[in-house]
Amino acid sequence: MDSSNSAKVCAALETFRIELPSWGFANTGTRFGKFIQAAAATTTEEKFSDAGQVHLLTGVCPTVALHVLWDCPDGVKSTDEIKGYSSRYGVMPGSINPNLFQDQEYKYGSFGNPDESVRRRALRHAKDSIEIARRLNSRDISFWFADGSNYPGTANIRQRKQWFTEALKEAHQGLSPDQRMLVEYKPFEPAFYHTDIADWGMALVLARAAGPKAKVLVDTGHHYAAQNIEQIVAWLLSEDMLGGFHFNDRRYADDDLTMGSIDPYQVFRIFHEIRFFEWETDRRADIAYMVDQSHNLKGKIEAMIQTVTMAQQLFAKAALVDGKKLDTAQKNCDLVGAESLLQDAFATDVRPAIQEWRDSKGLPKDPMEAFRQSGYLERITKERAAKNAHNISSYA
Ligand SMILES: [Mn+2]
Repeated sequence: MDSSNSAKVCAALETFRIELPSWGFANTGTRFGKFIQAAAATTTEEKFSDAGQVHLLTGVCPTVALHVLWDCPDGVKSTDEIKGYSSRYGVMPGSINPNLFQDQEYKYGSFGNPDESVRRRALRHAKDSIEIARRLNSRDISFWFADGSNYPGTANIRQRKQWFTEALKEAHQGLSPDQRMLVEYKPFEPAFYHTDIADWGMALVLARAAGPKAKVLVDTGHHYAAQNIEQIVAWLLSEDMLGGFHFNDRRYADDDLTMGSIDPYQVFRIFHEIRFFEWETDRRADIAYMVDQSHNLKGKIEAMIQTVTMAQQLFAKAALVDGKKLDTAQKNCDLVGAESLLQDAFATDVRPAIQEWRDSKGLPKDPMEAFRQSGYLERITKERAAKNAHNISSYA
């Protein structure tokens, strides 16, 4: 790689941070069964410890996303404890994820529930989550709703849209000036007929209605297989409504596979749209990059290191596309020339430049190898094996 490409990679990596999900370190399963890993985190503290390891070795994961029900069981009272874990393990609390889908009350929905008392309860949880975020100095409160219905005619879709609008507006009023509300969408599952926030258009309409600090969150797994995600990204950028990402890969539906494991070119194209937007507008897009994966079979910490490494590679490759040349090729309708700029960047091996960058930061050149040699996994396997053997019922 020539030195100018190497410099581009290093400059890009300086700006790239990605948030880890606390739930990615705990035992999870499918609806058919749960396979226990002896080393999985069993407490919020252990999740911070594991996330801290990934950050220690990669240097680019300073925050960990928290799930209110699983990580803050005592609600706002949990925040002091979490601050302690944060300073002990060197990772800060990141986005706060309310849980509006697990309690029995939410069987028929949260913000869209026909029962007013359940809607009120959901709103109270949303406000508590905002307060938790405020106490933890977290900027983003990230809303995903399981609300929907399974059979035609069983839900008043327009009425529920209205309830969602009102509840999101009211939650938005509780945000501090520097906080943001992220609205995530998903086409189906757990609801199989209609989902209240099923796509980016619905999320955009609701975020606009909620208020100026509400943006859309794109979870890459939450699209139909043929959907052009990078076009959605380009439109949201153009509307100044792209708040963040949940990265994961999928072959069929919301499979939660490792980022870039199935279609790395897809992720590259997403990063390219962001880089091209930044080149054209000469400003940084304010986007929270987050991982949303819970690995069922892979070792959890290794899977996260692999994810972060892949994310850096694809981001670095996208940084190699020459914006000026691409702009010229597009204006001249030079189709092969324009497409080749993307293909050549994608084909470039950026790994040596990334290793150089890591070296310059005092980070291990190969974080995976460093993790395998650290002895951390052996230690936590011993410490946690007994606890995990008795801990097969909780998702968190
Ligand atoms: Mn997600």
